[in-house]
Amino acid sequence: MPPILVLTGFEPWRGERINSSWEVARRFDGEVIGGLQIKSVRVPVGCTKAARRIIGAIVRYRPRAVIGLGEAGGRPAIALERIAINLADERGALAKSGDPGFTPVVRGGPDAYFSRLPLRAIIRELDRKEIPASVSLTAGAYACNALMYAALHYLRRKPGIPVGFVHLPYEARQAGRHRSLPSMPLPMMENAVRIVIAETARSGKREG
Ligand code: PCA
Repeated sequence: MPPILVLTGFEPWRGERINSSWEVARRFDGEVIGGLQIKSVRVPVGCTKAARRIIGAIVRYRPRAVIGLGEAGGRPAIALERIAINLADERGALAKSGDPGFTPVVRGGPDAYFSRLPLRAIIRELDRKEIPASVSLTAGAYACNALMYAALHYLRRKPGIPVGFVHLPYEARQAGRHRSLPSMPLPMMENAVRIVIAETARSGKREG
């Protein structure tokens, strides 16, 4: 059995029928890319729930790499998250009212961790394939950030394991509900994530 790459996507949220991140993640389940076998894991939406699920998946699958995907409705491009912060806005209060109900993702953990994905190489490849993408300096303070932070914290003593997070726009099917917001066709997001996985697998080999 090849070593595992855990690829997560979220359940639908905010009244959507699908979550673009799971629509993409689930398509890779079982595939082998760059010598790593993809295990797609569906994650519930919530800071604590998401953090628990990713740690459970790491314990269970002992992955060689971890890539989280999330839906960031309204963003126009693939967003490679650079940083995860130790803040959990469990009720999404900051987004709704500006009133932050913050707790740490991990009590006593450092303020932040940086992505361990090879962001430069990934952006270069995405540019070459003309897939709109950029590096993002905030994954927010909700479930996506919590998942990324929890994974990086749990694997903090295993620096050779690439860990990171990518936000995706709405999938084109969701655009009907959000006519004024950008969306991206599923095949394009799938191509983007294939590049993220391939470059990550390559960087893991360089390091490992
Ligand atoms: N996006 C949310 C949580 C679930 C999802 O797909 C976020 O950006 O935190």
